[in-house]
Amino acid sequence: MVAKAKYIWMDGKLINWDEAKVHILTHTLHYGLGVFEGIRCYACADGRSAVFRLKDHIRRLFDSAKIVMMGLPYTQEEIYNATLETLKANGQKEAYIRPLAFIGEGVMGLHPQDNPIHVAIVTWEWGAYLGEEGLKNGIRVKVSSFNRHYVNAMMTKAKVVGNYVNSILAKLEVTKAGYDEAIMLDTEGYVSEATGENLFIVRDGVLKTTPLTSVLPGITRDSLITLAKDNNYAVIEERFTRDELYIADEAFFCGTAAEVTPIREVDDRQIGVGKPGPITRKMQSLYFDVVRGKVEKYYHWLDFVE
Ligand code: PPE
Repeated sequence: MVAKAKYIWMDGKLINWDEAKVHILTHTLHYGLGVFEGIRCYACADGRSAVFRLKDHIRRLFDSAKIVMMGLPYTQEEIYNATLETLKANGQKEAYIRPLAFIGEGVMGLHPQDNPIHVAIVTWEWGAYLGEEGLKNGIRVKVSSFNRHYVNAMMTKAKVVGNYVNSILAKLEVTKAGYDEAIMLDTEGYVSEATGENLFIVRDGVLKTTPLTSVLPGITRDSLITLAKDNNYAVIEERFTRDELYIADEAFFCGTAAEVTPIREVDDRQIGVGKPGPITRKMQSLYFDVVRGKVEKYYHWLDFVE
């Protein structure tokens, strides 16, 4: 259960958590066209809280909206300010932030015409997405029988509400089989991403991640590429196959919710020595240090909530 906060920002103002309701004819509820973001705010070493790469997330929200032709009735700056305002009003030191733009009631049918576009920002406390134990010791994953979206069927660079039915199907499939998370292959059979995470593998000290061709351009992925390069690791963005994943020395997922989660097993094959490897641990600790404001060099990624 999501623990209630005091307020939710909806259509320009803060309202009480319990009053943030929608009508059953909300267009997005029927047809899945809406866009959203997932952002995290962390308590920092100096007692303040900071939102990680807020501007980049808001920019991606607007990119998503542009791709699916949803004209958002706010500027990026207004959503930026509204996010900080919501966090302050809720007094949360750490929170997951969910901006959601959706199409409201008006006409039904597949042409939403002039139905109003609503925007909400919800903040709640959300711990380790794949469990504390997973964050520490790694998780067991399985390649799903569901492919990731074909690039001309769904818009893979957009964080569209309806895109996630694919993720949910994959997640249900593998969790029912006893695994923690699903990896999906693209329609050509190459590794793409997980249900809500990008993926890295490591072999002989070199990091490799899938190119952005058909995956969500993850902000965590982008941050980790920068952090890896700044720490003199080589990073390759290149397609790879599932067997290359099997023989990796290390593998890990990354995402705002999942942070940096080590993978210890794929399709019943142990990855490396079966526990988080040195580069995975290094990337994980670098990431947590950066988001918690311990590394001045990356302060430009933080927006302090004051
Ligand atoms: N791929 C997908 C499909 C995805 O949904 C996410 C984020 C990522 C990659 C990583 O993107 P980024 O967060 O910018 O590094 N998934 C969000 C949704 C999680 C949820 O269950 O809801 C998230 O991590 O917030």
